Amino acid sequence: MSKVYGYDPAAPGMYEINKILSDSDLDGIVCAAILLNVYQQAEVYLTESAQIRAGELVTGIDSKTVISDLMYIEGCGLYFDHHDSNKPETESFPGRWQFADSASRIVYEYFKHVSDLSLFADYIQEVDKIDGGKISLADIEQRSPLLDIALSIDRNNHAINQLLVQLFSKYSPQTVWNNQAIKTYLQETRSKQEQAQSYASKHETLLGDLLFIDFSSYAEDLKLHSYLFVSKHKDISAIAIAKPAKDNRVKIGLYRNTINPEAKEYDLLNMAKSISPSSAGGHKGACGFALPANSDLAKIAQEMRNYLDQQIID
Ligand SMILES: [Mn+2]
Repeated sequence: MSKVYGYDPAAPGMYEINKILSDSDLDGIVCAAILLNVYQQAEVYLTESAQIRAGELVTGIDSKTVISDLMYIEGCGLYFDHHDSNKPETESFPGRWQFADSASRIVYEYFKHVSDLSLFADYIQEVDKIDGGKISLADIEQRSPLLDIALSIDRNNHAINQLLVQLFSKYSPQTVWNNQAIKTYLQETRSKQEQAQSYASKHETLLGDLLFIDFSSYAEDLKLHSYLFVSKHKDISAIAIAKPAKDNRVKIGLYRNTINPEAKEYDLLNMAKSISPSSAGGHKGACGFALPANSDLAKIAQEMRNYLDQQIID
């Protein structure tokens, strides 16, 4: 692995922690599970970067708090992450930041000699693949238990996400997948996803290698993973999904089609910024922007197409 940042406030595993604050996607949940395996008495809090930026959940952070898969907050006891955008400005912080496919990998490597993490050794590579966007079409067509869970995680479902942390801290993905409450949740989610897929087939527009799907009038608030829609359109380079958002706005999520090895590497963030400089955010390969709810989405889709036609890809 590449250059490592951060220091040890004590020998790994010897530093006292009573709070775990982690992201609420699969990587964040597995980080929290590994940390809970090490610090069994700690309380777990799951959030997301957007909430932290909005100032939520920040006040309780102290020297006994470990933060993972999120931005660095000064005053925490330990910090583990891998996002380029989260790299602490100071090199002198407790914990580790480094380039890696997942934050779970960094947490795992840090604690593997002080706690029995053999459970995680079996699947940490799959977490890397999922969080690093290295999933293939075959992976999606025959979802493993871990990928099935990953594609069904909803940041807003706190009860299920807390249960996932508890279960992952003790059991394999297969066993977690077989847990009755999780199984029921996965079945419900799968059926909602199938409904969304059939809705999409009636509300999608293919503009060359850009697939645009209009969910702006869709009643159900559902996490719409781009993976759910790309398998029907293997050759597309990018997908844009319109969804209703707060404050009478519509949000356009933009994703590169990472399962197409031939996909053009468009800079989607530049495109988002050109359309809505004030609301655009994210990375080149996954980002979004927001517009007033009454915007002409067909026109916006065409605007995106025109922008991509002008982008030069090496
Ligand atoms: Mn991550």
